[in-house]
Amino acid sequence: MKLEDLRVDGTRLRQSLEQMAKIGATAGGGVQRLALSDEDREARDLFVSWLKELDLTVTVDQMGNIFGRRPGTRDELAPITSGSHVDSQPKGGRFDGILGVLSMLEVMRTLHDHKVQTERPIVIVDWTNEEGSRFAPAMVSSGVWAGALELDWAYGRTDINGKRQGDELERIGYQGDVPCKHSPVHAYYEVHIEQGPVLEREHKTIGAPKGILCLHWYDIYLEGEANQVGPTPMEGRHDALCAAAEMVLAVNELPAKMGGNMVATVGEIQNEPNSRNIIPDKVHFTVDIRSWDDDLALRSWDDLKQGFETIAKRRGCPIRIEETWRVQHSPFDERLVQRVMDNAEAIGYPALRMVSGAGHDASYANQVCPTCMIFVPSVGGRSHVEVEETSWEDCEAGANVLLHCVLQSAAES
Ligand code: HGY
Ligand code: MN
Ligand code: MN
Repeated sequence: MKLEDLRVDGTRLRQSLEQMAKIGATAGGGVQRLALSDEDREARDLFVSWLKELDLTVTVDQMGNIFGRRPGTRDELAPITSGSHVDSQPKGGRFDGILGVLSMLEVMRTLHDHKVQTERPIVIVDWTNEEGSRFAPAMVSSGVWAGALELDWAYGRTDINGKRQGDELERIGYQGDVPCKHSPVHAYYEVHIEQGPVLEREHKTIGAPKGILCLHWYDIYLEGEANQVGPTPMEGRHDALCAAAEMVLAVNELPAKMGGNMVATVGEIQNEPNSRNIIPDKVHFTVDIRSWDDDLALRSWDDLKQGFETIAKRRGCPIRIEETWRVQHSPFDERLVQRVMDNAEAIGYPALRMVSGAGHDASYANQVCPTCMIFVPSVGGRSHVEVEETSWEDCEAGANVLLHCVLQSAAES
């Protein structure tokens, strides 16, 4: 068979996705595989067993990133790497992340079946804790790998129960001793669901993002004064939850106020003591700001921070602000983006150039090697929800485009 006629096995890809979806399956039809949970370990063990079936050389680095390497005829050359993440959001979907990992696994299986030899070695990767939901920030392990985040800082990040990321890595048996440090990569591709409405609305099968927005994460801590809700007059209260409520609305109003192409969201909040007859005295909430324009995002944060200080002062609720994490916007390698478009067209998939509003490990890969992504549609534009859905045909299409992008990059001297 001519290489250009090679196609993946869509049924096998579907079977692998369905098998993975059983791990951490939720009653609502989604998955919960929080980073470094027992479900994450179970999924990792299954993934590693699949890598070994293909005689890949499996390595695990200090952040638990799992790599499977297929040798090339010119094995000394820098590899073509592709993958994504196995961890999910709480009540997440059956495609976010895992589709990218299993699409590359399907590519590896297809090359194995057809005994295809490539010049360059080929590497599949599962990045630890892409979601950043249990341990903030997101994409932390590709961030350490790319040299943008410190290993010890990442190890020290704690979840809501005070568990350390490093300890949990060790607990599940995936704290490898291979240094978490990037080596040369000739090209990095990542297949992912779009997690938005554009491809479906435009009736396109393949998306070729020009890059990913910047992501800025902040943590806000407010102190109030707890008291019995009955006898305490409204006048003179220091109600931390009311202060937070004003701030949450200020976040929601920020994009309109700053007039730029930006999104701003409060997704997580904890309120203490969280009893209906006690005035709240401790609140923590998160702020997520994203834009293609990093400066706009920074200017917006400065404006928001001033507003927070004013509210905190007026309500007598001292505020502590953590500027937790920032990753700049990531413009992908235009040559690779065009390759995605060309391969989609060659195979007969309608394709569209776009931007990614969701963060991905490709943000950090892009800092150290030529990088791009291959998107497939999200039904109803929904993601990070149990009803997250992508058609099996579109999953297969993404894997086919990945197959030919990988083959073409692997043939480059
Ligand atoms: O936040 C994101 O966009 C990704 O899911 N980590
Ligand atoms: Mn993802
Ligand atoms: Mn996600």
